[in-house]
Amino acid sequence: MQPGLRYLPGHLGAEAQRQLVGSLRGAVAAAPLFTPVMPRTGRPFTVRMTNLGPLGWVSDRAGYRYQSTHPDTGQPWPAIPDPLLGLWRQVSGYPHDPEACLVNFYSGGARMGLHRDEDEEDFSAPVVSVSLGDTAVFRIGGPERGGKTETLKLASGDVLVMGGASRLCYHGIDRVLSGTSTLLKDGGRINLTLRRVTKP
Ligand code: MD5
Ligand code: FE
Repeated sequence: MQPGLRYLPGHLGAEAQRQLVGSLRGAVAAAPLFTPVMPRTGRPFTVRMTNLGPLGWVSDRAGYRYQSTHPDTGQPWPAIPDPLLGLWRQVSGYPHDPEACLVNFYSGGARMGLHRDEDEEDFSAPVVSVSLGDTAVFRIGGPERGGKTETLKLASGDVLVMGGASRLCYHGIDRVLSGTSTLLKDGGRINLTLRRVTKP
């Protein structure tokens, strides 16, 4: 495993997972999932997204960026729920709260190609990822495109902390294994990533 990557399987119990899904339902009602498109080409992502917190990550023909409002509603993003702030304080080892929680929703055939998360200003903060619902096949490589990669299955309740060198490693989601969880009524997978965006 990459240095700085911490894998906490089953960190969230069933009740904590259900509570998070409940908070997300309210948040998604206020800040609906949108389909981002690739810069320049406008090719749609297969993952749908929304955000929580003061800043949210968006992608459109103009580029990738963080912004304080939802691209369709123009409203500020909903707040990050307290249990997620508590998780960040518990596992991040970073002395300031996150500014963004990107919510990725994967339905059956969705995937995410290999990429690095480099739109943030502060790489000294880790990215904390929470998986909910169906199990995903997560792929992680090194800091360079084209290097060796390995896979890790991420199940509901698993938490990954990408700090240190792993913060800038290539990673993606190869596929979601349908029917592996009953947490989400209509199946699929939710991934939450808590991020610090600006330098404190
Ligand atoms: C997901 N999301 O499951 C993944 C998990 C994203 C994204 O990749 O950008 O929304 S987050 C995994 C992650 C973040 C930062 C660094 C590393 C992995 N890493 O070096 O492995 O939807
Ligand atoms: Fe990423």
